[in-house]
Amino acid sequence: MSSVFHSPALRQRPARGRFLALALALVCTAGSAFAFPPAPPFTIHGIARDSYGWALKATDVGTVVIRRNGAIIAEAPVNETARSGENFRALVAMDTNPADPYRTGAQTTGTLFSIEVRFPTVTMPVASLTADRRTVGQPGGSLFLDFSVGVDSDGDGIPDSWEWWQLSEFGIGPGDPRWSLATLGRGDFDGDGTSDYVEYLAGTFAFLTEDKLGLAIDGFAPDGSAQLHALLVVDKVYRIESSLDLQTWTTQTVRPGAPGAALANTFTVGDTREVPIYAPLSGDRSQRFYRLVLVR
Ligand SMILES: [Ca+2]
Ligand SMILES: [Ca+2]
Repeated sequence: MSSVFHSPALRQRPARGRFLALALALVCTAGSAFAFPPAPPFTIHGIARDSYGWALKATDVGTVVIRRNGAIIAEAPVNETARSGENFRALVAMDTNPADPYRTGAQTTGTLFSIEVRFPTVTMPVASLTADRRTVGQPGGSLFLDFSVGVDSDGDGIPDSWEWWQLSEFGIGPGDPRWSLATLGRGDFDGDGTSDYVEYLAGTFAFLTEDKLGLAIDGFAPDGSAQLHALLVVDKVYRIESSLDLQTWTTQTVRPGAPGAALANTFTVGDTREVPIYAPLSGDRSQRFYRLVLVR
């Protein structure tokens, strides 16, 4: 119903919009008098990653499966193209009357759930989850989850496979006292200001100070745009936000890569490299702040 009220045609004709709102409200009231209505679904959405931190893509052919006591209560295919900032969206059927659910499998608020990702030949457990709860919320509500598949033996939020890979890359191996899952994960190993966990998410190396999630301002480009640059990692998705006061941040439309590139709200790169980013300026040019946001 809400899509009716948000259509451009109705926005130009408010009088008819009001009429429709009244009519629909009457319909809803009449319906509730005859039957207990099912509750709107609860949405579980977010970013499912592989065990090295990269967001899964539709080409990985994964399905996020949500279970309660072993039974599947919702599932959703991984698809990074449907919405910005997420690659799965599962709807959990809800019911406000647990004594008489309107359909088998409908859940009530507070239901504990578990997650796994099913691939064509294997089903992977979830290694880490950046949410403070794993319970279904109110009907119509939503929960954003950012998780990785794999095993996280030390519980620091980073899968074992990434930690062992980073140590190996750094030349640490069996026999070295640092050959341990305790070496990485809860701090900032290289002291570059980007925590190990963020380096994991950003796809940067946790032991290289020049390798981190960051943004530099170079000055003004010849066309008057602000010229920035950042180390961008293959297949990660970014956006730039700007602020006049460090309090309110808004997405800044930018030209990534070249002054003549198409304007974009989010951007990615095909190979890891330093990339210039051009932010068109308008109005007051005296002071503006920028930040780089890792979308997924
Ligand atoms: Ca770990
Ligand atoms: Ca670091």
